[in-house]
Order: sequence, then C-alpha cells, then structure tokens
Amino acid sequence: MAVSRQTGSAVSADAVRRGFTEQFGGEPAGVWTAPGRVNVIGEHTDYNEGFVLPMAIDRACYAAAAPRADRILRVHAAQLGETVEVSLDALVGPGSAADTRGADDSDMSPLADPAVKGWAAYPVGVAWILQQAGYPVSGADVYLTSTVPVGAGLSSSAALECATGLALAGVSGFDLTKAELARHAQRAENIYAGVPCGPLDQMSSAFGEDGAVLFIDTRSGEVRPQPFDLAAEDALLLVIDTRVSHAHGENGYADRRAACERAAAFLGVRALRDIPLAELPETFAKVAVGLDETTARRVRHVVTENARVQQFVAILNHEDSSLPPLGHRMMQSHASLRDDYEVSAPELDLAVATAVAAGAHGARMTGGGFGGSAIALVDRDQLEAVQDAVRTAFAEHGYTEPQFFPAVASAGARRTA
Ligand code: GAF
Repeated sequence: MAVSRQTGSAVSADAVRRGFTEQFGGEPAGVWTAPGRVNVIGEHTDYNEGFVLPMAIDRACYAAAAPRADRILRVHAAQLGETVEVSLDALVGPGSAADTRGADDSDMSPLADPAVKGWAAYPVGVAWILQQAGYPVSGADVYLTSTVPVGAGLSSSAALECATGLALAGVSGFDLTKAELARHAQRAENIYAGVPCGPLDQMSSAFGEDGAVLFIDTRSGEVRPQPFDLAAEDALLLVIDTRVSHAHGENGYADRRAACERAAAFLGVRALRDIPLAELPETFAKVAVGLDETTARRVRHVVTENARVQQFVAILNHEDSSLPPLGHRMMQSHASLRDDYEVSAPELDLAVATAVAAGAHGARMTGGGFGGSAIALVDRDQLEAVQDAVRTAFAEHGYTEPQFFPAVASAGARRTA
C-alpha cells in the first residue's frame, strides 16, 4: 500500500470511526484491524513449503466499514487521501461465478488486466477473490488507516488485505476463519495485485498472538505459537527500518522464487522443503553441475534456513534457553541471505554488523529484503548504544537516518469495535 510512513503504534477505534464519518458520513458498522509482522527467522522458505517463525507486531492497518444498499465498493486510504470506487458486479470475471472454495487453487497466475492497480489493488483484490470463492460480498464503504510503515518489509500489504477481508466479511454477514482469511488475502495479492508472495505475511497477520512467535509449517498450514517473552530476559527485538524501500526488489523476489521452483523440478521434489540438510552436499554439487552454481547457492540458503528455524525453536523451548544461541542463528540467517540468496542491501548489512558490534546478541534482515528492515536482539541496557551506533554508521555512510522501534508480539487480525 503506497501510503506515507506513519509513526506511532495504536490508533483508537474512535479515531478510526471518526475518520470514516468525515469521509463517508454516517456511522461505520464496525472497526477491524490486522497487524504487520516481523519474521524472526525463516526467510524465503515459505514459497518452498518450509518453516517460518514470524510474530505480528503492534503496527496495524485499521478498517472502518459500513454496508451499502447498492453493489458499489468504495475504499478510502487515509494516508494518501485517495478514494477508489468500483462496482462489485463489474469485478466478476468470466467463469468466476462458480464457488471455488476448496477447489484446487494452485494456479496463482496474475490476472492479465485487473480493474484497479496501485495501492487499491490490495483491498479491491480481496473483494474480488472473496467473490470468486463464492462469498456474498455486499457493497460497502471502507475507510483504511495504517501505522505499518510502507516499503519497510513489515507487511503493510498483508495488514491491509487482512483488515479489508475481515471488514468485508463483517459488513456482508459471513465468517472467515484465520486460515481462510490468510489464504484469500495471499491469493488476492498473487492473482489480483500480481505479487508472487508466499503465505508468510498473511498468516502472520491472521494468526498473530500477544507475546508469542508463530512456528508455521507452510506445507501443512499448522501454526504453533511459541511464548517469546524477551521482557523476562530484560531484552527486546529492535526493528531498524533502513528507509530503503524494498519495492525496488520486486523482480529480484520473483527471480528467487523461480530459481527455487526450477531447482525443485530439476531435483524431482515437490518443493525445496523436501531436501534434508544431510543431503545438502550432494544436492549442491548436483544443482551446480546440472543447473548452475548460483542456483545451487539459492538451494543451500533454503535448506539451511529451514534447519535454522527448527534449531531456533528447539533453543526457545529448551529449559536453559538463552539469547546468544538465538542471536547466532540470526547471524547465520543474515549471512546466508546476503551471500547465498543475495537479497540483502548495503544498508541492511551495515545495520546488522553495527548492531552486533555495539552489543546486540544477533541481528538479521527481515522480510523479502532488497531494503526494508533489520531486526536486532538486544539487551535493554544496550539499546541506546545499539541505536546510537547504527545511527552514526548510517550518517557516516551518507545513508538516510534509520528509524527504530521495538517489535512487540501482538494479536492477529480481529474486530476492535
Ligand atoms: C515477502 C513475501 F511476501 C513473503 O511471502 C516471504 O516470502 C518473505 O518475503 C521472505 O521470507 O515478505
């Protein structure tokens, strides 16, 4: 969603209701909210049917909505001051009247010509996919406002999609489970907005829990919340937003995904998830010879990253769990993303190296990469030192001043009023 960066975390339901009333007149039927996320570890594993460990954060998109008597959908983005209006009937494409819920939806090819492009493709895409799936979406006015910084790799799009999905379900009178919400939001992004993302962001937004990270098996869809109480350790997870928009990496993302799919086909497996860590040396050699060395490195990242997620969770669950081994896995993850997967950026590398040199237990880029944010595992008494060091290093390199905020593990998409 191409709205400007906004700071601050919570927006009161009353403020969102007032925004709706100023924009559309009348009272909204409710207010729904869906959070952004940080991924603690497990990057670029989701579209390989692997493991991820995200948490929803206390930056969210808010949607106030009211049903309309006609078949018009109006969506207003507060940060942009823009409104988009579409006819729900005009959104229905050929052959789409069928109820496709539960059908094989493996085809995620983008629509050739969606009715709406830009930021509005995300909320309108959600209305479109819900109709495609046979839900009785009613006409609606939807007012959207968000505190998830855009382009920061913190899933502002997934927050927008999930908030819109819940709002449309709420005003239309149907229910969506968390899994349905995440799945339809992802499909809207893949097919309508044309972004080939995996399920990580939408599942994080839908399933988020206060005080927990989510251990997700993206193949089975199983979500296992793991308590993540850094405050008890006098520590926190610091988000370092480099202010380099990750949007520049859109082709890079699609390219990495295609390389993984090519490698899986070459290796005769359904997805790279199926390559065990123990088989990595032979697999690397086979791919390097049969395809190319770059693709072999992409495979190595995915296989080792899946293992790191499992190790991280095992450490979290160990009774003697401590922060240094977690930080170590984060550092390994970052190095792998930088060197093997090549999705980091100089600003991310600088943030990670500087944070650790200044006392963080570990740090890594989070999200798709090519810009966006890093996260650092920091003892509370080191927080100022880490922030100062990163700010100074960015200034010395002539980079834009980064923004910092603590990632607070928060509840997932829900109705708030
Ligand atoms: C982006 C995508 F949207 C996710 O699906 C995931 O692939 C992530 O990059 C990398 O882990 O956030």
